[in-house]
Amino acid sequence: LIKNTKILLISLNRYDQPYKVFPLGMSYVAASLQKCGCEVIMADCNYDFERIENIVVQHQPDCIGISIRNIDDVRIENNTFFVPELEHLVKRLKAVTSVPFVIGGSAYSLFPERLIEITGIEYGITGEGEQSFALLIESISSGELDADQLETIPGLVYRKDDQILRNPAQAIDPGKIIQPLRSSSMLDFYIKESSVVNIQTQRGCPFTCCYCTYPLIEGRAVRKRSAQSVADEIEQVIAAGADYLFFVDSVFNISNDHVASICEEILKRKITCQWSCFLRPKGLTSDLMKLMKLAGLSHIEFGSDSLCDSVLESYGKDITFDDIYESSEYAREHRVHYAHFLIAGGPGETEATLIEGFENSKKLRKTVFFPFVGMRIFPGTALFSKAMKDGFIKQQQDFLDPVFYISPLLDQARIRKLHEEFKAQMPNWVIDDVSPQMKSIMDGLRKKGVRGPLWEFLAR
Ligand code: B12
Repeated sequence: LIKNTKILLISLNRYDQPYKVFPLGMSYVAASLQKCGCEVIMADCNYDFERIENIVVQHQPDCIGISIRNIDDVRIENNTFFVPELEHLVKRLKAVTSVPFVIGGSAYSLFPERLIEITGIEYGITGEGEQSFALLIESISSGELDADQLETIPGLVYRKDDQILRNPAQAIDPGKIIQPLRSSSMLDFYIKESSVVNIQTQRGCPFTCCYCTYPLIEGRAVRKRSAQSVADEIEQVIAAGADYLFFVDSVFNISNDHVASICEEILKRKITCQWSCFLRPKGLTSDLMKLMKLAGLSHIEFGSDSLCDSVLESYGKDITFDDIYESSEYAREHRVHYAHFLIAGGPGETEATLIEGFENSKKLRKTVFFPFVGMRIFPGTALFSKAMKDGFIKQQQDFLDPVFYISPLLDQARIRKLHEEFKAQMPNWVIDDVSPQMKSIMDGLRKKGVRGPLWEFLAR
């Protein structure tokens, strides 16, 4: 039934900080729908934005899927909010077609009912889109759109009478995750734009950081792809011209065995490329770091969050500054660039803990610190429950509009002042957006073939 159904998938994301990101979520969904026999067309607002109505009119799809990655940039100062862009796109599309729309993506999973309400879109899918989108298309094309049928589709959000209902999402078995569909023109665009191609090696995050949305998007159950399948995908993107990868897993080193198996496969196949990943600063060893370096690791983004033990504990992280120090030393020993991402002002933060963290930062050599101010409060997180219990937020508030938690023992201006003082002593504390001059230097470096996020240059 689903065969010959024509589906137009649209990736809305046009944000260019820190660089334009290949729409990996959409390309996974596209691959899965194509495998089920659908005819799939992918449009990307990074280059199709102006002519999006023409694409609809030209292809006359039976259904339109919209992928939304970001709600906002999660910054307390000069926050960039992407929801109006979504509303605007939907209006433009609805003016030229009356086919059903389906929305999904990481940003969608965070505010499923609200985004259906605001946009008037017919269906949403939370969590992984591959299987549920195919099931929905099957129901749509068979005409079986009654609530009984819709109730069986994992993660589906739909209307019944005046209500918006949501089914629980279901994690996909890793063996059923097929290679994403990357057209060569899409790859060419992103290789030229940013030089970075993204690869996912596993889904799910088991950790308990109090503010984090990753378990809401991907679930807590960790599902690892085989090293063979990851290496096949790496070989494909390298054959298409890529030479720098980003492993987008929430935390790449959930399991050292998984990391080692991927690195060993890269080395066995003599693949030459460089890559970045998010690492948790705990449980690493010098041997594993050495293996990762040999397999092409060039930049590590450590999700450290704080450099002070009491704050790490109240953020729900089972790591200490000693773990952070040890992990950093392995990176330094093996000459891998590394940066620490910090969140200042979450639960338990005080002026004294910020200063303690700053003093500790001096012990970490050859690194860059990115301290973000305040914790964005997302419904469904432990932080949300705490903030509600403490009376910091109210039930009737709209959390789509960013609300940031700041420890009652501090305020935003004081944190900013302290960060400025830290920066004056330690230039590797990067507290502001990249300046236009620095951005043009970085673009110049990319043109000269320097690869990666290039934040190692920000400390100079
Ligand atoms: C890796 C990552 C990065 C890397 C990306 C590197 C790269 N080259 O790709 C870096 C560090 C650069 C980065 C930057 C940013 N990121 Co980021 N990032 C992630 C992370 C960890 C994974 C994203 C990913 O690739 N997932 C893998 C793909 C396959 O999954 P997916 O896109 O979710 O797709 C699946 C489903 O969502 C669904 N789906 C997707 N599309 C569709 C469409 C339809 C129709 C359907 C039905 C289903 C569907 O099916 C897909 C397959 O199962 C997520 C958190 C997370 N765990 O999801 C944050 C996340 C996406 N990032 C986020 C943000 C905010 C940002 C920044 C704005 C931060 C900043 N201030 O700079 C920038 C924006 C970058 C940009 N230009 O857009 C937020 C977005 C939500 C929000 N709060 O607004 C997230 C969710 C983290 C968070 N804080 O909550 N990020």
